[in-house]
Amino acid sequence: MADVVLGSQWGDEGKGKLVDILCEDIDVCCRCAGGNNAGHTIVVDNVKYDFHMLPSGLVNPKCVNLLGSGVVIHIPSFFEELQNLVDKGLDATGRLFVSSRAQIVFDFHQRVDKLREAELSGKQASIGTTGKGIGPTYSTKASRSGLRIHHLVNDEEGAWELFEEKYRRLVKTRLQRYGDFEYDFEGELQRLKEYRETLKPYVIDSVAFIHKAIADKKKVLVEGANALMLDIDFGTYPYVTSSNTGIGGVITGLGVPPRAIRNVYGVVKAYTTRVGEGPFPTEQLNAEGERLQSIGFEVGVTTGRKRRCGWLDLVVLKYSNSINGYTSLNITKLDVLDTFKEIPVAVGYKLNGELLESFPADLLQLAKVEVVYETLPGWESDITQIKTYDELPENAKKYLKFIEDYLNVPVEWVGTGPGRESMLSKP
Ligand code: 2SA
Ligand code: GDP
Ligand code: MG
Repeated sequence: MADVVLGSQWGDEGKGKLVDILCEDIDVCCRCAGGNNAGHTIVVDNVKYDFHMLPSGLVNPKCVNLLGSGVVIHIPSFFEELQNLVDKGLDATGRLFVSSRAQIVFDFHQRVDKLREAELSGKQASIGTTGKGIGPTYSTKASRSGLRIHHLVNDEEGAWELFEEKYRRLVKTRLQRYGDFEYDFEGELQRLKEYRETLKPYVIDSVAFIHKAIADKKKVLVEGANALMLDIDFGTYPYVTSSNTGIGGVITGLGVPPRAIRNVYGVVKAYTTRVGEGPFPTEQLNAEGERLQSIGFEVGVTTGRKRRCGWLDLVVLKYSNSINGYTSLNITKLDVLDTFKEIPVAVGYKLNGELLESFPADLLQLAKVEVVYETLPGWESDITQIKTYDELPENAKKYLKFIEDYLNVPVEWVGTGPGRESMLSKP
């Protein structure tokens, strides 16, 4: 069976840390969607590991890691990230695999990502993408002109020539769309040719691999990337990423049947953050927001952008839970609220004076909603040194209980600091 860790808000909830902790007892850790836009940080024994595309299970020496077919892979970044981890002492030999069906992110996808953002900024607001070529790659995938890893590493006669032909055809369509932008296409082709042999040992048929792992009763953990509110279908479209970041993306991005999934762990930051543009009803564009940003060190791992900050939004979480069906929650960064005297929490949205049933699809409506808050008392004490759930201050417990009761989902873990040791299990 597979357990799944999913982001419940707009990302950066601290999924990487939970995955790292769970991986102590996991055989296979998989990514199923996104690419090197999914930055996360794991701190072990004061060593900070930055991940962007590779599964967090690499930190555990016994864990085998897979980039599934739904992931998009920029090959130079794959090797660069791996090298950075190896330089910090991780040994990935024989325990990192890439699906042959995964799509390739080309350098020109990244160029097009930035060109598209520049184009949008003149008319409507740009999306605020990470510039990693994620949207353009999923676009070429959907238009059936993309190239996959198996196209590159294929040894059949004429395979490379076919790859070149498809690559040139794809480039031509991009030039037609975005004008004759300056770009060394032939140089990229040459570099990709050189990567063929280096990449080969990592490439597997991931469908057969994961099927066997589940049949052999291996413990599989799926590491969600980004989060439900950035989902291409259920997020705040068009201010979303280009993959299914919710539970649907696990099924399509790994090729596992729904019945293979057991637990779905929702990771919930004790407040809310968002990177990039797009609506954010509980955002605090004031001193409180700045306090959350600075106490929580809310800075993007991939782009270094400051994350926007605001209060916990239970309307978002209820919607997110209705799609992903969390079996339990990990509330993270509770310690960031340690110094707040009062903590508002969003419990409803009103539109034209009426309470809404669910999170609105339309951004014009969303822009008009009035957020209904309930204010809970803070605990005003340092919880970072606490070792058990029971020792938490009463008001911190009440805050957690409020979330549980509203969502009707149990809290299983509570994060009280960035390190592996700062995670309380709820009895
Ligand atoms: P993209 O690049 O096409 O996926 O961007 C589309 C939107 O999705 C948001 N997005 C993210 N939001 C939060 N965290 C992400 N990962 C990095 C991190 C981000 C960073 O961990 O900090 O370093 O800036 C991530 N990736 C994509 C993005 O901001 C756009 O709103
Ligand atoms: P992810 O994308 O969901 O994996 O999250 P990120 O790693 O991008 O962002 C979460 C940040 O919060 C990282 O810097 C973590 O080290 C840090 N973090 C995770 N859990 C906690 C916690 O409980 N308390 C504090 N203070 N920091 C945490
Ligand atoms: Mg992140």
